[in-house]
Amino acid sequence: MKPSKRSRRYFLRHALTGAGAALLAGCDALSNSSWFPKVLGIGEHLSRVAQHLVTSRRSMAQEFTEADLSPHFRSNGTANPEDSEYQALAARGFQDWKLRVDGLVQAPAEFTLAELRAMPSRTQITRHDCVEGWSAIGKWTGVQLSHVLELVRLQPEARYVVFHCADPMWGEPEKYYESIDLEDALHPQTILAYELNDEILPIKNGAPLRVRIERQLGYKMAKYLMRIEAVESFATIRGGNGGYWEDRGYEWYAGI
Ligand SMILES: Nc1nc2c(c(=O)[nH]1)N[C@H]1C(S)=C(S)[C@@H](COP(=O)(O)O)O[C@H]1N2
Ligand SMILES: [Mo]
Repeated sequence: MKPSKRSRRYFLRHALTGAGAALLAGCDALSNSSWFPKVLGIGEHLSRVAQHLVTSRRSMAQEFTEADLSPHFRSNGTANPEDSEYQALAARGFQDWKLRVDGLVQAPAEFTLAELRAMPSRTQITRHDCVEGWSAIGKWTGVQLSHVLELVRLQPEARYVVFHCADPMWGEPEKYYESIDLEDALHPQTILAYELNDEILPIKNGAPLRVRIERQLGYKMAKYLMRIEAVESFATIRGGNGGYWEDRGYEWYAGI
């Protein structure tokens, strides 16, 4: 992505400036002193730790086979949004539903279900873990979030994506929402799913579209998506903690 390339270049330029300064100070003097190799050693250790963090965040979640599928993929949280706009959309089979993608993007857009279905798709059989103590294995089909984000072109300042949902929570005016960083947003297994177990995504599981973020816990995987917003910080959104449950004390990072 452009922003990270730019910051890497910035980092390199400054690192080289440092090396240049060391050269000016005299290489011999530096390499003969006893502290210099030690400092290098610490740097090496730190970069190994950083490397490990990066590779583990980039690793794939386990995928399963058809034989592992749970007989029934249960519903949790909202099973049918109590929202008149959503109910009207559902009554017409989501023909008029559109996903809005905006915020820090160069080309804000709206996508119909048909448009999303026409994009390249990915199917994955994965295990869903809910903090309430249940798991289920399901087969999900959808479009990679990275594909959609490429279409709208993230601005360099964008650091998170926020998912805005249709369902109000227990009669409260506020609706479910969640957020993830770009590492998770651009991960190949992060998809906007419109099918579960080879069938149209049922309302109980988030129709017409829900996100799958396979290395994260269940509550991150927003159902009933209406809008995806790219932001620099989620501090100013709602309770400021990046999600409906996070505003009530859950961890923002719910991944492995
Ligand atoms: N919009 C919305 N998304 C949501 C929820 C919700 O209540 N509303 N519940 C979350 C929780 S806690 C879990 S475990 C999963 C449940 O997904 P499922 O209904 O497909 O089992 O959705 C998550 N996403
Ligand atoms: Mo959950």
